[in-house]
Amino acid sequence: MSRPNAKSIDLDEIGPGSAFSRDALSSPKPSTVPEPRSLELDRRALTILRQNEWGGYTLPTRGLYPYQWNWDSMFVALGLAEFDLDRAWTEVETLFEGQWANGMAAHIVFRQDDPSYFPGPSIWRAEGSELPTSGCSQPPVASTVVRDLYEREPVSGRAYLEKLFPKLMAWHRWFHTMRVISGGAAIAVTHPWESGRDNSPDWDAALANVDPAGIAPYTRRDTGHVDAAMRPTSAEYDRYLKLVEYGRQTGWDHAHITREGPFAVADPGVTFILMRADRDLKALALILDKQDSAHEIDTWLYHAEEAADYLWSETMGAYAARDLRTDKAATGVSSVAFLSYYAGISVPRRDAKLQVTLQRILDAAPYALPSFDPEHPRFDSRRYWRGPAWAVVNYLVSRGLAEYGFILKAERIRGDTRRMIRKSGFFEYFDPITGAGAGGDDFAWTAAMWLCWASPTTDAS
Ligand code: 9WN
Repeated sequence: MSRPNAKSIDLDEIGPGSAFSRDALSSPKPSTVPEPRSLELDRRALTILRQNEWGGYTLPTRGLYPYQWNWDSMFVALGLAEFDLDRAWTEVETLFEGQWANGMAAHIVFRQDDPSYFPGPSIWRAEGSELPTSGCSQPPVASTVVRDLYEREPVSGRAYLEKLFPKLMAWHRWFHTMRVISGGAAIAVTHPWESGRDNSPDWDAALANVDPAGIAPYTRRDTGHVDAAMRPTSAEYDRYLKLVEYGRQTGWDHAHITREGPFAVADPGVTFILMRADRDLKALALILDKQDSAHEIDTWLYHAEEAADYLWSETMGAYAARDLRTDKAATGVSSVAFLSYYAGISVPRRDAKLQVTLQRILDAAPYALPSFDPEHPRFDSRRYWRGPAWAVVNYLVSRGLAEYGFILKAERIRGDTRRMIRKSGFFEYFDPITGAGAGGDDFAWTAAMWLCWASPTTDAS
């Protein structure tokens, strides 16, 4: 199956919507002549990507994150593709230099030891690849990005695609074998860092069952760069470290960690992102006439609906994380619940509820899309993945909504991303109530999302 088809505009969305929907309806049509402010921000975004460049890869931001991060690099590739397609391909290639023999593309590729970040390579001691890396993975956006890059220029992209395809297959196979508990279909994360949404309330219950006793003393570096009120708590960090120690003690035996380890939660984020990536990888397999690979991908996609069924919460009217050790679902709605469209999953009866949930959340947040439900007691507008809006998740959710014809909501999210960046700059994340920037500044993925999606100049191209 290829990428989900764009459907006609959902008429239910037009009409007496929220104040924000009316905003979207009355906003002027995109002009083909971008205003100077947008051009200025385009230039700034480009400079940020250049400044964070480190050889053939890009740092998320200097100081706070001095290495190559997996999904950051892939989003950055989309930004780079706007002005230098070869450089964008290189960004993908360098990520896979850290691929493990068992197929995993690691969440961080270290290359060198930098004391400004903790935990570095000497703590992870993960030796699955020739380069030092972390011992877990991150949301697999790469195949979708590779398809996007290829479709921009198929002729020059072919050689890159041929080299990358087997690596992408191996990585997807790793997820489908190493991160699925036997009999299940949803993808498990075995460390909050693997989800890319480190301190989301989605992990609270499972993390509370991780006993941090006995961890080696350590000093956090993140709170030396950023206000501690915007970061995970020490109790969470202790448990993150405990999970790293556990993984290291198993010799990073991923199958064992998923089956027996202290933390395994089915994540709608990784599950939906991988589902979409599987569909894009299949399209790439067919381009390369690799029928066997296409059949193998079909066996993965065969379980897609089952995985979505498992994650659906009728009570919340949304997809939700589910602790695989206790079988309990999370109690609040995260932004990744709305990635079902991006994944190509649409179940009409459910979608009606999901749209109501999304509208409720959009109505509660002046700046979409909060990473966690603003009406939930655990919402915290500035603390990382417990409330703030993130440009990259906005992009993925909006892309999926647009593909299914929910144009107003898709544009609301895009417009708000634009407003937050205009108001506050290229921050790591944003307070969804005030639009203020938070976390690291001059952030590569925010700059990339501006260049490829949020900037008004993308309407003109
Ligand atoms: C741990 C780099 C990464 C992002 C993650 C984000 C944050 C790291 C950290 O920064 O996580 O991986 O130390 O806080 O949560 O999504 O990839 O930008």
